[in-house]
Amino acid sequence: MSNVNWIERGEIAKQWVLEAAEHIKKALASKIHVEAKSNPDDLVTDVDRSTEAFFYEKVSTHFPSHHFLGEEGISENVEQMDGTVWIIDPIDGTMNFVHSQFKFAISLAVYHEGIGKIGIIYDVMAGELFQAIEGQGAFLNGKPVQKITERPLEESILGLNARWIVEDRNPYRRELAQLVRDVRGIRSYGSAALELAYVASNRLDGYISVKLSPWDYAAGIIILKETGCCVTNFNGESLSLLKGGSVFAGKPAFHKEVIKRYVGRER
Ligand code: 2AM
Ligand code: CA
Repeated sequence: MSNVNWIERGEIAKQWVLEAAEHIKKALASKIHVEAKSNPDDLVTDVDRSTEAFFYEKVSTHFPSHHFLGEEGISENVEQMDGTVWIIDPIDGTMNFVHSQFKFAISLAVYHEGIGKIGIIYDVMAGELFQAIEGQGAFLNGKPVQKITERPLEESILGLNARWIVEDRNPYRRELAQLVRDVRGIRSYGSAALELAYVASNRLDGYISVKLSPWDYAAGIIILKETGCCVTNFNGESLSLLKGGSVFAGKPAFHKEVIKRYVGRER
């Protein structure tokens, strides 16, 4: 498998993402069936499910030996990252999809023996495609993403869902509240995948979530790495692709300072 051409495979994956996006846009013209999953803010629609099924069909037909992990339940009991694993969130930002029909993304990642090879995050309505292939840099619609530039923490903009500041189950509530006071501004776009892509492309200085799942950040990790950004849990440790948890992505100096001053120990 060492002679796999990941650039070529990235092109195939990109074509599938663009095709899936066309299905999603068409589906918006008719009534969408919405259900709540674990709680009222955790939504799934028939379009999430049919998009995941579309990817599963493509991957299992073209690459029968590969493994598949999707948000909406198509998972072949992926318990380790051996071999080639496709990790897909068919619609990241389902609440945006349902309520406002914009700012949602397809997130697709391919890992080989645990190493990120292809990461794609596609903002379906804006037509913005962020893509990285290991070692090749990160691109937005085919052009290198804007180079990241560091700013002092007080001049930084952080992506964060306001819910985490009032959520009792968040062990970092007080520290994050202080961070919110200290930075220049807070943004919440409602799609973790897009927010990670925005850090990688200099639109945000950092992004924090207290709880995400592997499909929310699998592609983001690969794109962030190509731009020199850091992404870890709140303890500064590498993220697991098999179980979720806290996520903090940032430009290197910003990441370092926030871990040191505000978080830094998983509780
Ligand atoms: P999703 O739309 O694919 O579920 C919203 O702040 C971000 O958090 C979205 O990227 C959303 O992904 C993600 N998220 C992950 N787990 C969630 C949960 N249990 N409830 C709501 N949003 C969740
Ligand atoms: Ca989703």
